[in-house]
Amino acid sequence: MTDERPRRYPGPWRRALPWFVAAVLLGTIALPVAAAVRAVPSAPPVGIARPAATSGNSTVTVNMTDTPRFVPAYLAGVSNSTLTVHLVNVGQYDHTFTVARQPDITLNTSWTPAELDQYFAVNGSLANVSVAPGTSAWTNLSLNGSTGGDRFEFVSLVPFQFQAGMYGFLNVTSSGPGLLLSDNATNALQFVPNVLSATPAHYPVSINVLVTNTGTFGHTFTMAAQSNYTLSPANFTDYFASHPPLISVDIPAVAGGTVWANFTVPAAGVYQYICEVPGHFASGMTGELYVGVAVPPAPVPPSTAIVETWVLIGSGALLAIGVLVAVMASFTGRFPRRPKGEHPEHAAWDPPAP
Ligand SMILES: [Cu+2]
Repeated sequence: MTDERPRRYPGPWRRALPWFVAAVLLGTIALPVAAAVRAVPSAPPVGIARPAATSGNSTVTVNMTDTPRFVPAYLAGVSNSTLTVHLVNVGQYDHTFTVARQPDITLNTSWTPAELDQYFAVNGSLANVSVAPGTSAWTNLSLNGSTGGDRFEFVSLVPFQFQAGMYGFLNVTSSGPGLLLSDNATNALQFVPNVLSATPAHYPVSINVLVTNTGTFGHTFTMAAQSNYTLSPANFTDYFASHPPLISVDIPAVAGGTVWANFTVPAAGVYQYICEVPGHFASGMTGELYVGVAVPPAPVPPSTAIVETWVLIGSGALLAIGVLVAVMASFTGRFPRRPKGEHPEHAAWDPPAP
């Protein structure tokens, strides 16, 4: 069978078609490569210790709202210094900032206002300031050595504000000069950062880690007492029973809740810390504190950009377009449109007459 139609030289679009298909298919490779190059992750952060100021004072602003709340509700103080608290009443009601004198107690929110007043009448307060609506006040809290490692609750004594949630906690570092660090606990069951570094001038050294909850789950910050020992999720409970941790503190189960982990490190080494809440360590909630030991350079993890949704969808769409165009081109090239009725040799293709 011979085709007697004159063979046409392919038009510019037909000649460009293979190149277009090749370009689209190459794009399916180029897109994830470009995404991976753009999104090369950086090395994970390392927390670096700084020396606690021996005589430095610090200032913090606390807003008093009609919710009623203290914002922030967790304050961090350094012992042997003065913490100046700037109290701003942003609400329409009176509020007080009244700090319990007794350390490490938690007042009972089911007390009546009279019972709360009675508690402060008997036990006294470190500060008691009343702030009228729309005004502000200042108060100085002297955190001398005797407050080291302690936690003090503060409340509003205006009736029913404490009971409705207007309270907070002041956490103080251990007494004596030491090294300060900060770390965060997340709902992803991670410590961020999970590498801490301290370079003390002498041993033993007092180390104070301010741990902030960026999520809402309860956690602990628990540090192994032996250096260069690797805990495992299967054995840490038994291990801590026979080797008490350097420190174990509960991290408040509220966003923004803070606690100081204050402990003394006897000698240089790498100390592992974990969260003791069941399942959290197994999920990766662990970190390492390098004391007097250089932190090894962290390997940069490979980019995971290739599995980002937009890359997958984009590459898939390009691949589909390329395949579709190639298939259409091959079919139109192999089966050109049938001319109108003038070729009886094609009659066999006609559907049977009804
Ligand atoms: Cu945890």
